[in-house]
This record gives sequence, structure tokens and C-alpha cells, in this order.
Amino acid sequence: MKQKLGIILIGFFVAALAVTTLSPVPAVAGPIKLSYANFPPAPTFPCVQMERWKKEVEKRTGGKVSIDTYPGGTLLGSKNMMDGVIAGQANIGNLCMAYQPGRFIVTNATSLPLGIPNARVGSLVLWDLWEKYQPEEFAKVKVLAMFTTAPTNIMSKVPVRTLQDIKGLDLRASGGAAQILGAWGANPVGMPMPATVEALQKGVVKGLYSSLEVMKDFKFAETCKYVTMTDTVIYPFAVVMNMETWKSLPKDVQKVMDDLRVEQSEWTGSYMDNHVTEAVKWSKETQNVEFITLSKKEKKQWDVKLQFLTDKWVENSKAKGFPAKAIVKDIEKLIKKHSK
Ligand code: DTR
Repeated sequence: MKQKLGIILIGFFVAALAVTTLSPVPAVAGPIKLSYANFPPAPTFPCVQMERWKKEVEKRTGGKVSIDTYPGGTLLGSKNMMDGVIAGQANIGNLCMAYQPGRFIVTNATSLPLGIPNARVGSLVLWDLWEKYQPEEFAKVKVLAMFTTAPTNIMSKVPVRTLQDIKGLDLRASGGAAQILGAWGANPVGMPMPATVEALQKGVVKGLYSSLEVMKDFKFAETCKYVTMTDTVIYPFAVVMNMETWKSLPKDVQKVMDDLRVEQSEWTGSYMDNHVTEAVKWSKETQNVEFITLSKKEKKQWDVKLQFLTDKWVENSKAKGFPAKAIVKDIEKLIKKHSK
């Protein structure tokens, strides 16, 4: 009897040790600690939404969960975010899917020139699209939020008023957005956002193509004194959690995170839209930036050059086995639905 009890106790001890070493959920009392990695610097929108999520989860779980945030690529960088989270180097990570166009084919379709009007609508469209298609590349993670930037514009050191002005101009962009610059005749230079600061300073690029909140958050308005309003495509983002971490969480904590998913996605879109307005005002009033609106005739010429992009994407993605036409139709329908 005594021997049996001893074996049971040893078994219990081994199991408890396994739980404490393998999972982020502690066997002893105290909050569940989770790490959350992000690639850009703390004041930028991906990190602002991260801090908001952290605060809400800590509050809504009554302190049961405590989240350590790592902005600025201190734990994982922009290109190894997804794999780092899958490998468990961080429990949670925020990634820009546009930086890996070939890996996130379905969700990156939102960055085709289909007329997403703002980040709030973009985020809701992206969420619904992801939920409908549940692409395989997310099978190893738990998706906690999906959101997009506001539409993209040209920020440059030299004025861009016509297609002639953009011809051969070195502009930084990534993913689908880079293709758009190419279609207009610019020379797209691909790099993640954090690398852009130095590239602009060193003159490697003459400007960039992004949502306009970066004029303020990265202080690009100090070097880029011209903005050409194109309001074209958005960049899609995702927040993902390591699957083992997710499975190890208590049901009530999972529920808090599940209930936050759409809310957080929409919150981030709205934050982005408001912050763009603020950054534009700041750039005009304190940095003397000129905002260039293309004439109707000029804009038409720019738009015509983008028409082939969606057809090309459909053709390529269909060849890879994706229901490409249906995806584009769904995005168009969802834009209408969420714009109401
Ligand atoms: N426009 C994309 C994504 C992006 C927009 N704002 C930020 C801020 C920080 C990191 C990425 C982004 C881009 O140009 O990379």
C-alpha cells in the first residue's frame, strides 16, 4: 500500500514538473505570464494596439494573466515573427502579412486595389475573409486579431504630381504595394518599415509608400516634405498565438481572448483612421508638408495602370489552386457590407 502511494506521488511529481517546464501556465498560484513580440518601435500603431490588448486582457481576466510586451524587434523581427511564434520563442506575435506575399496568399488579397476605403472597414473585411477561408498557413497558431492599415499614399523628398515625376523614383514599399509602385513606373525598393528610417536618411530611397500615420510616428515629415494622395491599397496584419500556449490556457481566459478578437481588430482600424487624420494635421501645421491631390484626369491615368493587377493575381492564385475569383468577389462584397 505504502509502495503504491509512493509510486502515485512520484507520478504526480513528474506530471507537475512537466506542466511547469513545458507550459507557460504555472502550476503554483500567480498570474499566467505570456510574452508578446512586435517588430516596430513602441509608438507605432502595431504596438499601440498591443498595449491596448494587454491592458484589456489583464483587466478582463481579473489579473489572472500578465503580458510582457516586446516592441521594436527585441524578441522577434518582422520576417521571423510567424515562425518564431510557431516555435514558441514568443507566446504571441504581431506580423505584417504583406511582408510575405507568397506565404499569406488569401489574406494578402485584401491588398489588391479593390477600394478598401479606410482601416476600420479594411480590418473587418480582413477578419471576415480570414474566418471564411481559414487558410492553412494559420493551422499551427491561434489567431487573436486581424487588422489593416489605412490606404497607402506616397511620401517623398521631391514632389510627385504626374506619372512623369514618379518614373524611376526609388520608393520604399513591400508586398502588393510594391507592385503598385512598379505599375506606375517607380523603382520599388522592398524592406520592412523599421529599416526605412535609415534608408531615407542615407538617401537609399527618395520616399516611401505607406499609410500616413508614419509621417508622425517615424517623423518622416521631417525629411519627406511632399505627400501625393493616391489612397490606394492597405497592408494586412495578424496577431497570432502559439498553439500549445493557447491549449494550455484555462477556458475562462480563452473566452476573454476569443471575445476580444473582432473588437480588437475593429478598435485597431478605428485607432489607425483617427491617427492618420492627426498625423496629416501635424504634418501640415508643424512640418510644412505639401499634400498633392492629383487632378481627375491625372488620377484616371494612374488608376488605369492598376487594372491588370487583380486579373494577374487571380490568374496566378488560381494556378496555385486557390478559389481566386471567389476571394476577390468576397472582398468586394465585404467592403460594401462594412462600409454601410
Ligand atoms: N504600410 C506598411 C505597414 C505599416 C504601416 N504603418 C506601420 C508602422 C509600423 C510598422 C509597419 C507599418 C509598411 O509600409 O510597412
